Amino acid sequence: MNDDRKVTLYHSPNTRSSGALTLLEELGVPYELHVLNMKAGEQRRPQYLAVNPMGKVPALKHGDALITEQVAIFLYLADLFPEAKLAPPIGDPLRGPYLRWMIFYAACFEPAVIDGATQRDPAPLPMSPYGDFETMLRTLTDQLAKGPYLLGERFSAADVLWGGALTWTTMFKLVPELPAITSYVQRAGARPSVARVKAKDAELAAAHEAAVSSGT
Ligand SMILES: N[C@@H](CCC(=O)N[C@@H](CS)C(=O)NCC(=O)O)C(=O)O
Repeated sequence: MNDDRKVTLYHSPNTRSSGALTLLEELGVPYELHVLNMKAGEQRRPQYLAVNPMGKVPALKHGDALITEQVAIFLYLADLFPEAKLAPPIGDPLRGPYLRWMIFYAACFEPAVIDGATQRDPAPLPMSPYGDFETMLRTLTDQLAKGPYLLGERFSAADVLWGGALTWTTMFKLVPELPAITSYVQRAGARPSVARVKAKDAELAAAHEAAVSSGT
């Protein structure tokens, strides 16, 4: 691998950056991990705000470029390492559907889930970015039911994103455990990259908890 593809991921365990970490594992590329202890509030300290003024993870550095926003990081990484074949390239008939489901995650699914979790009514239908929750969910589950992956037979970075997101949103009862969702979650969750990140996150979370308890 050329050194000019070396990336640094800013990560905190069991957060949205766990998805980006899973993608790096799935790509099988070397990376540097910069871990933030959110229990100690490190994401809001000046050192990190100088990297990402939003104080959020994930963030990715590649050379002088800063990439924030989970979906942007997914798109960026999957294109940076085309040999892993996790992103249909420009010109591939699946490129459009791939971009559709990536952006649907950030533009429709997350706002709908957050509105639901905080018991906020959606904006009026024509203004709401996701319409209403039921339509958003049915659109997604109709696609998942075609399976086995979002792009049919082809596993892609979109499945790394959605597999992780549907795992935690069903776990917290923010999304119903419909058959199309649970079988997809099982399929996506069976990948070795997911187990590796789960183990790493458990180790980091325990260390963060201990550091906060001991005041170090
Ligand atoms: N729109 C951002 C959201 C990122 C986000 O909210 N991350 C949470 C962790 S899951 C975070 O960093 N929270 C820390 C804070 O706001 O203090 C993305 O998609 O990457």
